[in-house]
Amino acid sequence: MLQAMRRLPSPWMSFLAALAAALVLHAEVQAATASEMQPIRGFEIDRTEVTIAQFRRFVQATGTLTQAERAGGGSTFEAGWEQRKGWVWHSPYGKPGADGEPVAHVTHAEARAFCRWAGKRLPTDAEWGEAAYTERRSQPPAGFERGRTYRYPTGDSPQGANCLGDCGAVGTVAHAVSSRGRGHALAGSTRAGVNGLFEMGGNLWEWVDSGPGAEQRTRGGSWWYGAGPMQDSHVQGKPVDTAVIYIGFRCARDLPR
Ligand SMILES: [Ca+2]
Repeated sequence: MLQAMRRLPSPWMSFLAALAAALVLHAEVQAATASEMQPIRGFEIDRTEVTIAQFRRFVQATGTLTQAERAGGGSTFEAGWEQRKGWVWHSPYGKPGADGEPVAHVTHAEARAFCRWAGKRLPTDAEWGEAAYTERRSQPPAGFERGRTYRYPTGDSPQGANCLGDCGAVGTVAHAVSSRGRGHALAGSTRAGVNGLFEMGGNLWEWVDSGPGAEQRTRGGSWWYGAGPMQDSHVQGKPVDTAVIYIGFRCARDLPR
């Protein structure tokens, strides 16, 4: 085979080299995309919250200017909603965030647009709940049991999540300075939970697609609150134009039938 290839005229060699490089690149892209998502049942979901680096690619490709940027900054809840100057998707606490931080200060429509651009969609409320609380892996690691539904996305206990007070110690980003809590942790940095997913409980609250309406649900609690809102039973809806420090999102897509 090699002898035969050596006898090929050089344009053919160039073509074969380019083809081989393209195949390797295709395989690498496929592997990277696959490893970012966890199959559940009929759909797969991002293993982590969408990051600043991922959102930057979307902004660069689409020219999106977010609502929080147009308004001069997103909000935190103090005595009431309070706008913070310069607190936007790339600078969550008013200073530039690292690539691996989860993206905040995005509205429901902006989250939906990102997922569509990425060839995905927001998970439905039911999908998010199944992925967060019911173990679907065929061979889950110790501590998780296939088919079992857990109280928290972290399992029986909220320990290991990034929440306020109830979840133990976790590392958060240094510039995450707020009037309350410890701020967010890097995406994928806390202990993996049900279905091997990261930060479904705590860290950023996550927009889901909860059907038509001026309010949409957020799921899984956040670093701003204790373990209560991390539970499936916690119902919380917010106006779709909410863009705040502790709400982010992740995407899902159908699995081929
Ligand atoms: Ca979360």
